[in-house]
Amino acid sequence: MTKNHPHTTSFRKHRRTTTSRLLLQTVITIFSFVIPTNTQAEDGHRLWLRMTPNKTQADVRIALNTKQTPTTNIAINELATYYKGNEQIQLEIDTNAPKRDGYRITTKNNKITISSSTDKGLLYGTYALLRQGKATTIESIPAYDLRILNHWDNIDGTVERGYAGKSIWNWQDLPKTISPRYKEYARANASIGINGTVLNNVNASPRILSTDMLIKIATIADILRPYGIQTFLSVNFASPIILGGLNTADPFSQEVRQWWQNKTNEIYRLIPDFGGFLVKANSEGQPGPQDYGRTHADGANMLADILKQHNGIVMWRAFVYSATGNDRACLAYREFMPLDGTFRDNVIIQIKNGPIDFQPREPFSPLFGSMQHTQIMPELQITQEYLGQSIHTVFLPPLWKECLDAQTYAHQNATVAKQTQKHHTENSITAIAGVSNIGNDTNWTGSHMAQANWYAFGRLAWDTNLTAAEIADEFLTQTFTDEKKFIEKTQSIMLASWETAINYMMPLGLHHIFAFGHHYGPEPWCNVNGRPDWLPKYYHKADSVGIGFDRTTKGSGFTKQYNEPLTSQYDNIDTCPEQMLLWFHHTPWNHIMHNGQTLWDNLCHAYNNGAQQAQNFYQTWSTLEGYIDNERYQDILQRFNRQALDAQWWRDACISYFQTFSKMPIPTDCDKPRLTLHQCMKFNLPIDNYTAAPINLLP
Ligand code: GCW
Repeated sequence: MTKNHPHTTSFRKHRRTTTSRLLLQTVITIFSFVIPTNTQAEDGHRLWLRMTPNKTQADVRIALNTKQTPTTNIAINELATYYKGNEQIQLEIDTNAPKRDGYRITTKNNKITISSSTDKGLLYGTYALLRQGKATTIESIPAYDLRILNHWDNIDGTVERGYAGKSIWNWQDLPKTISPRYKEYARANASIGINGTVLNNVNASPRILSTDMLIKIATIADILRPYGIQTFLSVNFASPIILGGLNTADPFSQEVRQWWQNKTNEIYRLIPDFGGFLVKANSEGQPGPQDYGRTHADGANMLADILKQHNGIVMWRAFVYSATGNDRACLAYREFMPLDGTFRDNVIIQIKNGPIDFQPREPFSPLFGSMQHTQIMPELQITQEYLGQSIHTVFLPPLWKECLDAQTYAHQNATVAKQTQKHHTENSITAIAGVSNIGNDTNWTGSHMAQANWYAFGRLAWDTNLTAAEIADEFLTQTFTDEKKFIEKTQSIMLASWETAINYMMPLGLHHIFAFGHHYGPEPWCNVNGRPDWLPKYYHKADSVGIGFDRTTKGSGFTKQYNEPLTSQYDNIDTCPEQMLLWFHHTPWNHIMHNGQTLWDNLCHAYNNGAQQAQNFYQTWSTLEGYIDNERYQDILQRFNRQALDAQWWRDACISYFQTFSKMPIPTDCDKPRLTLHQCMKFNLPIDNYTAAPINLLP
């Protein structure tokens, strides 16, 4: 394992320590409860893979019923190195065993058998056995065929919405110099069932398809392959022009098709098991088939026909919102629904969980309940672009599960999970994508706690029935310690963390009121010149009457995109779930909520509770000193401190700003804002410049 990478998190931590400490005393009671049991230095690089090697590998007897492959070799090596039991282990390829990378583990007479119909399945069975430490009989088949990470990594080493240093792909050193990280990355992913990765940003540079880049990419693909991970690329639809020198990228042009055909053949010569393309087209300025009067289906099918010859697929994103229309939430459906049923069976439409954009909470995208004749896949965001980035602890499975478990009413029992796990044809594959939070920070994800979201994505993609509590428990036990008190307390923080962040950022269905550009702090007043649908006021619509976006049948009509009874339920202010009230209704400040309070009072209480809860996280964590190594303990402590302060900032900024419209008093049982609106507006809380915050403004 490499230990010292140049971009460590600690330099950021230390830069903030002094100021943070000063602030700490004003907001948080410090607990001095110390149990010095574990003081070993620890940089978090080993993630959840902390099994200690056996004393001698000869202790473990392993048999294989088939010919060795690079993948079975990894499985054997992992078992020989880490399995601690006395049993003999048989790895068995068996055509009657679970298909699609699934595995079965059985035990009999001191012999454990891991069987699967593929060598990849044996590897997954191996990691399952090691995770459990002992053999219990299980059979497991992944919920999705393709469980894929999307890296938003640029060729220049930067990462769009990356908060863990630079890209892990060292393009300038490849193909000659191979970072040990690539193999570590492959192993970590395989251990949680991830079997695909898109190496580059959906805002794709055409240069990714240049021959010299493809040679580098092939080197990475070779390292990932034995771990069962297929390589994919994001492509720029205008590549035939920019890279190929053609004067069009029209998907109906013969020379354009030929260009893609040649390029695809070149890719498969270098990477025979290449997975396919991910495409962001006609979205946020990216080129696409509409530039030539063609549809998304025309563009996707052109690429799909070419990839089909090599068993490749196209993941075509539904994240589109042209600058026209009065409600951004309506737009993806309008572009994609008319195309339902016209895509090839190796095209999968990749749909973000919410109709707008990875907001703290959104209803599920109505496309999940409406595209009945097209293979569709969820896109989840692991990197916490809109949820405190690598500073705030926000454990994401509750968010993801709220979407996956949502009933779409397409027919009986048609949850988002079910809708996306359906094979539309014999050949089509099911998939789920997670936008990666991985970078070259020593601990991979910037914050130690954010590793939990990477882990959780893999585990949920494999088994959508796992609960958030089970995943947290697995992660904490493997990554930190199995001490009961530590697990209980940390798990309780993790499970409460998403709702807490919603409360201090955007309760009751508020969304997209972030500071312009960085998406970290609050800026509901933002007044910069820009596309209206990039600005907070477009979304909160606060005025003297109330707050919230009217998306009902009488408003933007967005609710009509859902199946009944959802349309009626969301349309009616009394039956609309209050957690999404302001997402669907422009609601009067004095509207009486289910608990008898006015909307205004409820909003204030939500912000206040969120801020208090964030302080509780800090306090709870500070009782856990000594349960784990000091290095990770302190790093996490600093971040909980910052999270508590940010939560106050959010509360003060939003309540003070919205009060200028409601003109109602802050309820007396809420804490008084520490900052005035004027003070909040002077500084918009960016993540990387926190020390420049007007600290002296805090009482
Ligand atoms: O969430 C938004 C981000 C953009 C991103 C875009 C997308 C890759 O702010 O940075 O671009 O979504 O998903 O395409």
